[in-house]
Amino acid sequence: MSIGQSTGTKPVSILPLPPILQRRDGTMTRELLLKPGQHGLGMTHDSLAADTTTTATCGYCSTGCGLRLHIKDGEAIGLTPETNYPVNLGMACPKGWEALRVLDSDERATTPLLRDSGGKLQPISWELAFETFVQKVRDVQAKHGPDSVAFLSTGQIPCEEMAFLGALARFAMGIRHGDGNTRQCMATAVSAYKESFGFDAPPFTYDDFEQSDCLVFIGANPCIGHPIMWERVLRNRNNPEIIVIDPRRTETAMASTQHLQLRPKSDLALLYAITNWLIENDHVDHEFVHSHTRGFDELREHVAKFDLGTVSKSCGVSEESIVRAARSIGTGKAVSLWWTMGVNQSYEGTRTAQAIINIALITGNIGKPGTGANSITGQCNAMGSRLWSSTTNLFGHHRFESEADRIKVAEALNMDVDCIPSQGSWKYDRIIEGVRRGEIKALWVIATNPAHSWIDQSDVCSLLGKLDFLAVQDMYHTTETARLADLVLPSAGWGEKEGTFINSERRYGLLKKVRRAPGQALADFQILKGIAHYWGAAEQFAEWTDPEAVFRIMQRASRDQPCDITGIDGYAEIDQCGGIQWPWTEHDAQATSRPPQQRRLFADGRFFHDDGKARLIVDDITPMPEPTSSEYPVMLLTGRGTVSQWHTQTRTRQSPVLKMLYPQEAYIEINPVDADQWEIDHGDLVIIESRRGRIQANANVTATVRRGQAFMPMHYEITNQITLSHFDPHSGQPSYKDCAVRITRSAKRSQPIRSHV
Ligand SMILES: Nc1nc2c(c(=O)[nH]1)N[C@H]1C(S)=C(S)[C@@H](COP(=O)(O)OP(=O)(O)OC[C@H]3O[C@@H](n4cnc5c(=O)[nH]c(N)nc54)[C@H](O)[C@@H]3O)O[C@H]1N2
Ligand SMILES: Nc1nc2c(c(=O)[nH]1)N[C@H]1C(S)=C(S)[C@@H](COP(=O)(O)OP(=O)(O)OC[C@H]3O[C@@H](n4cnc5c(=O)[nH]c(N)nc54)[C@H](O)[C@@H]3O)O[C@H]1N2
Ligand code: SF4
Ligand SMILES: [Mo]
Repeated sequence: MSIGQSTGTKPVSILPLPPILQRRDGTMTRELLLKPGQHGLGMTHDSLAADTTTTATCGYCSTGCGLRLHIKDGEAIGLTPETNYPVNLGMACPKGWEALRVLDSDERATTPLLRDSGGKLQPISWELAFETFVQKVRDVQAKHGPDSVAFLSTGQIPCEEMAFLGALARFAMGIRHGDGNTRQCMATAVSAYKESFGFDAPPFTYDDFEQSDCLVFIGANPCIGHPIMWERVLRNRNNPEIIVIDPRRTETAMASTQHLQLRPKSDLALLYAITNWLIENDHVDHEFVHSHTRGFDELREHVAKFDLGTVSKSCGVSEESIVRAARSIGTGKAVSLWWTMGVNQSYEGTRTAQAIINIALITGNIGKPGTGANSITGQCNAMGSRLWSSTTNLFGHHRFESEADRIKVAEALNMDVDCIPSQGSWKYDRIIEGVRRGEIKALWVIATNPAHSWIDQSDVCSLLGKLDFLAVQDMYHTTETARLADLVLPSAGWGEKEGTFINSERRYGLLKKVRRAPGQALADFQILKGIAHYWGAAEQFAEWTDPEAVFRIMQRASRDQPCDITGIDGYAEIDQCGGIQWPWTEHDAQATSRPPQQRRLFADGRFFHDDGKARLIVDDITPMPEPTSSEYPVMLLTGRGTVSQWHTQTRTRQSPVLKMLYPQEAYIEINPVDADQWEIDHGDLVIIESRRGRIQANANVTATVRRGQAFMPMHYEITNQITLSHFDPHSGQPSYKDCAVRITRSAKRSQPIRSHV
């Protein structure tokens, strides 16, 4: 599957070559730079005043902290957390502090790379890269049909780039299938909200962390995953009850007032038992239920089957603890329920998320300060991908299946309605299955690293190797996926380009260009523009000149949607307001000159279904697909390890400071009693085997995991070699946090490793 250097193809239309620019170090480059001041702010790299500061949104997690960049001689040389930003109020975690440092690295992809006939990746020009890309996609489509090409994208590029990617791939290039790493992350919350509320609408604002008198965290470890959200919890002056539902005694659980250390994947039964107790003890807001919900009788009947005695046994949580938590929820004045991957990444995640939503609804804990059924997002722009990627949903969260929606979007985009397909894409797992079956022959991967992060990774790596063409668009040429690529397209990263991110509380924040990308690396926006030109679609995208022009197109398409942003007065207003939460309609803007900084949804009790009512949805319990057995007696959980590690580590491992803050070698957390029984000491090398693979890691003996369970962070490449490929049936999200393994000692360490917990 290697590709010769010369494709011998002619570009369909020639991208006008950018001017040759002189770099700071004196070398010359042909960069496709935005023109100064193009977004109206005068904040592009080229037009930044010599010495100044400017505030941009962090590009790691969905908290969306504001970081103040300190500019000297037109280039960012340092940063501090923004004190005036309504999200972080002057705080940042180590990843944010080190955000600039990771941009300087030998691992950066600085030129397009093409695999030669000898199998080596060789530098090539952008012209040849674009030609090759376009020709390969065309060849595969011609030979194998329109289903044969797919893309996999991300929650880590700005909305405008996602919008461009979706429109280019699906409305211009005829690429039928495209999904993103948000499937690994947020798909469950999306399906749950859509069915319950009628729209994918997280209702909260961060002020709710401070206003609650009872906060419930289900499958969420914000101390590690969302540290600045946790700081907001610490600012709560109500002496709140903090209930953590997690099989591990996490940092967050240690800081809680009640920890329900349940058996993995027994959340649904536990939540139904809590719901049942709330109904039996009449902690129900009957007026709210009557006026604003449907399905209460079915809910009551269903949860009545979940008696305390049975559930207590199956979940491994005492009856007293369940009742205490239920009572706190029932009697709290402002109760907020927060969930993250412990819920979403489950084979019954959608129903579990809806069980959380049900509790908020029947107790009337929605639409008021300190309340809500609140899914915390993962990546900086996972919500942007939900709204703008045109993968599962059409541009602006419309429906591909609806002709009226297609017409509306086509008008907003100034495109022919016939170019918009009438179906959403295959989901991620179906795309991977398509590769296995030989249906997908070419794959375009943008800002994600599936060869490390997808479930049951060994399988994925061999599948990626089967493709006729794999193009990888990334900041670094060293990612596990880029190493398998036929073509690497070098991308600018955070701080080197512009656009908007949407954080967990629906806030649009600005990404700014404060550095020049290394070598010939280009913003994804410019790469997409290049591809559009070479594809012959320049005309179709004539209006898509720069990110802010795309933002205006997005605004048009959002009209009358729950996520309407027609009232935002461009990037300048987002900048001046410290971000703006959706919705913000033209009508809102006429009524109030400035958007208030904290807004939550559903204050009027009207949901997005046609009848305005939310749905209470229940289901039966699903048996665990791979329970433990005598052969594989340990349940393996996976997730985030430390504040300083980000996912597959392509970025965070570039910072010497961050590297000092986390263990360099893969480790597994094992309960001390188990360790004793298996004759494993802290620091020993152990073998972990599942039905899919065999890996080695350092034993970290700690009481934070229960007996019969173990935990591995996802940041090390090997973790997903043993995970089990299984999914939530409604959302298609992988269930990363349950598979059966066995653990044995491999070798004694001559020197014990340093404990890191
Ligand atoms: N430092 C850092 N921060 C990050 C990230 C990162 O890589 N590093 N990634 C970001 C992204 S994309 C995401 S999605 C978020 C994820 O943020 P979180 O979801 O908070 O992180 P995880 O560790 O994946 O999972 C949360 C918890 O779920 C628990 N869990 C496992 N199984 C179950 C179960 O059956 N029931 C319950 N109730 N809990 C269970 C785990 O023990 C774990 O403590 O973090 C974001 N923030
Ligand atoms: N076992 C297990 N596996 C998991 C999880 C788990 O809990 N357990 N969690 C899952 C979750 S929630 C998630 S979100 C995924 C994350 O999985 P991935 O998306 O695969 O992880 P990242 O390391 O964030 O990969 C992002 C890539 O984009 C590149 N990049 C960053 N910025 C840009 C940019 O602006 N442009 C371009 N072109 N590239 C850029 C980075 O260098 C990196 O290679 O992992 C999932 N995998
Ligand atoms: S908490 Fe998230 S958004 Fe804030 S600085 Fe850390 S990584 Fe960035
Ligand atoms: Mo995620």
